[in-house]
Amino acid sequence: MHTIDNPSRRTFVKGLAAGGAVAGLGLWRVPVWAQPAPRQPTTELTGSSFELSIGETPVNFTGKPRIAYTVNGSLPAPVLRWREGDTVTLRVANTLREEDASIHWHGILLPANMDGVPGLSFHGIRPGESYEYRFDVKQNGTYWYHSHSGFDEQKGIYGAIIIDPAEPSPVKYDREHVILLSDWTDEDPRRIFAKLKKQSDYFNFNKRTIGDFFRDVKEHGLGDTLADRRMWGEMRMHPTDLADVTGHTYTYLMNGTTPAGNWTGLFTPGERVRLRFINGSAQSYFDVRIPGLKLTVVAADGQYVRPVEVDEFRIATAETYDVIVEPTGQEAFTIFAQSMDRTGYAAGTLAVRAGLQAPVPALDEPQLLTMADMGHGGIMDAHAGQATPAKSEPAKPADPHAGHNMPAQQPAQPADPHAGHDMSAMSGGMQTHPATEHGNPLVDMQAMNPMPRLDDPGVGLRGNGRRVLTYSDLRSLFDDPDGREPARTIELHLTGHMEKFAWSFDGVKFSEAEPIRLKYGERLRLVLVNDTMMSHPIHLHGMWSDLEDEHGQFIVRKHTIDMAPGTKRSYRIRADALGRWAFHCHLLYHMESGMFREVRVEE
Ligand SMILES: [Cu+2]
Repeated sequence: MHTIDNPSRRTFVKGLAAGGAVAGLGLWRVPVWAQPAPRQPTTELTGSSFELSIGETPVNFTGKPRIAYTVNGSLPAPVLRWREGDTVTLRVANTLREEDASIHWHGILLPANMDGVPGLSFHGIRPGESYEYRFDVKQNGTYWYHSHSGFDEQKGIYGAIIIDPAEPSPVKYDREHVILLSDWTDEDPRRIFAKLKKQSDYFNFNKRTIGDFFRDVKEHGLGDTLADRRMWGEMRMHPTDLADVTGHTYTYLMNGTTPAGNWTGLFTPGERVRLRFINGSAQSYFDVRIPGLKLTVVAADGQYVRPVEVDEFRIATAETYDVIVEPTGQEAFTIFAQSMDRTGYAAGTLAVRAGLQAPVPALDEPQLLTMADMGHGGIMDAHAGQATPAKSEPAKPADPHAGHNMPAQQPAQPADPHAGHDMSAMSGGMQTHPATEHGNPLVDMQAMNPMPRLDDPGVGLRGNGRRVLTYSDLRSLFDDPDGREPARTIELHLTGHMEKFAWSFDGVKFSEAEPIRLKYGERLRLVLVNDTMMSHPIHLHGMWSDLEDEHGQFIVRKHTIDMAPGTKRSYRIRADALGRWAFHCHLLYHMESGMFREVRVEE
C-alpha cells in the first residue's frame, strides 16, 4: 500500500490503479485494481532505420477505459536508440482515422524540413499516409520525441531518444534506465482547453480558505492580511496558482505506469546507475528525489555538465537530466516525482529484484507564490537604487500598490525600445516593457523588477532542508562553443492574461505575430522577461540555447530554458540552421493559446 498521510489529499492523488496499455488482452474492461498485472518494459528500438506507426490503443489508468494515441501501440512510445555519426531514417505512418499527425525530435539538430512541425517544417502527415524523416545524428545524450499536432502529445505521443556517443562517454556507469515522466488525463484535451478558456482556475483546488484567512490574521495582523488579499484579488489570481492543469484531472506516469503500477528499475548493490530523466508531460513540472540516495547530475538537456551532487531537482516540461546514483544498503528506493503544485505524483522503484517497494513520501505542502516570484522582489530597494532579490519565503506581504502594474488600467506609455537591452538591466533597475503590452487586453500583469534568480530553487523548494539543483549549479563541460560576443540582443516578454487563459510573447498571439528574423551565422543574445505569474519552459527548435549567468557569461547549453515567474534570463543563440523554426512555451495549453513564434533564419 502507498503511504499517504493526509487522507483529505488522497482524492487528488490519481493513478492509484495500476493501469497501462493493455491492448489485445481484453483486460481493459476489468477494473484494474482487480488486475495489477506487471507492466511490460517499454520497447527499445535500436539501429539506423525505424518504422513508427501512430495509432489508437485502449488504455486504463484510472479504472476507466480510454483510447490513447500511441506509437507502435506503446505508451510511452518506444525508446529510440541512435548512434552519434549515423544517418537515421524514420518512416512515420499515420493510421489515425481523421486527424493529421507529426513527430518532432526534441533537441535534435537537423534540417528544417525534418523537424516535424506542421505549418513550418512540413504539411504534417495525413491520415493513411507516411513521412520519411532522414538526417545525420550530430550529437549524443538523452532527448525525446513527441507529436507537434493539436493535443496528440497529451494523448500519448511521446517517447525517449538515447544517442550513444561516438567517443567514449566522460561518465562511467554500469547500468542505465530511462525515467520518462508524463501526465495522463481521461478527459479529451480539447475539453480541458475549452474549460481553461472559460475559467482559468478550473483545475486549481488549492485555493485558500476562510480558515487560512483567520490564521493569517493571527500571524500577520488584520491590516497586512487584508492588504495581501486585496493584492491577490487585484492580480486576478489565486496565490496557489502554480499549475493550471492539475492532479484533479491528471494521473502522473513514470514510464507509462501509475504509482500503483510501480515501475521498477533493477540494480545490483555497488553499481553506478545512470538514470535518464525526461519530462515528457504536456503541462506538468516535477520535483524529483530518491529518498536515501544522492543524485549526481551529469547532463542537462542531453549535454554533459560538471557533476553536481544534489538531493532533489525540479524538471520543467521538456527538460532532461541525467543523474548517476549508487544504490546500496537497501533493497529498494522510491523514485518520487511530485508535481510542482503538489496535487499528485509519479513514482516508481529502484530495486534489487522485481516486486519490492520502499515507503513513498507524503506530498509536500503546496507553497504560495511570493512577491519576489511576481518579479517584484526588492522593489523598495529598487526605488532606492539598489535592487536585491528577495529569496526567502514566505515573503512578508508587500504594499499592494507599490509592487505591480496593471497595464490594462494604466495610461499607455510607449516603452523605450533600447532600454533593457544592455546587460546592466539584468541586475537591477526598473524593467521597461514593449509598447505592444501597454493597454493590451491580453496582458494582465508586468514584472517591475525581474531578476535572473539562477540560484533560486523555486517556489516550494526553498529552505526544505534538501540540497536542490538550480540553474546556477549547471556548467557545461566546454566553454562557449561559439566564442563570439553576441552582436545584438532581442528582448522578448512572456505575457498572459490569467482569467482569459491567453498566453503570448510581448502581448501578441502567434496568429498575429511576425516571424523573428535571424541572419544566418549570427550570434545573438535573447533576453526573456517573464511578466506572468506562471513558469514557462521556453524551447527553441533547431539551435541550442546557451544560457548565460547574471553577467552575460555562458554557463550551460540547453534546448529548453525554464522561466520561473518574475525572472529575466538571457541566452546566446548561434543562427546556424537555415529555415523556419518553432519557438514556444512547452506547456501544451500555453502554446496552443498563442505563446509561440516562428524564428526564421535567412541568408
Ligand atoms: Cu507557458
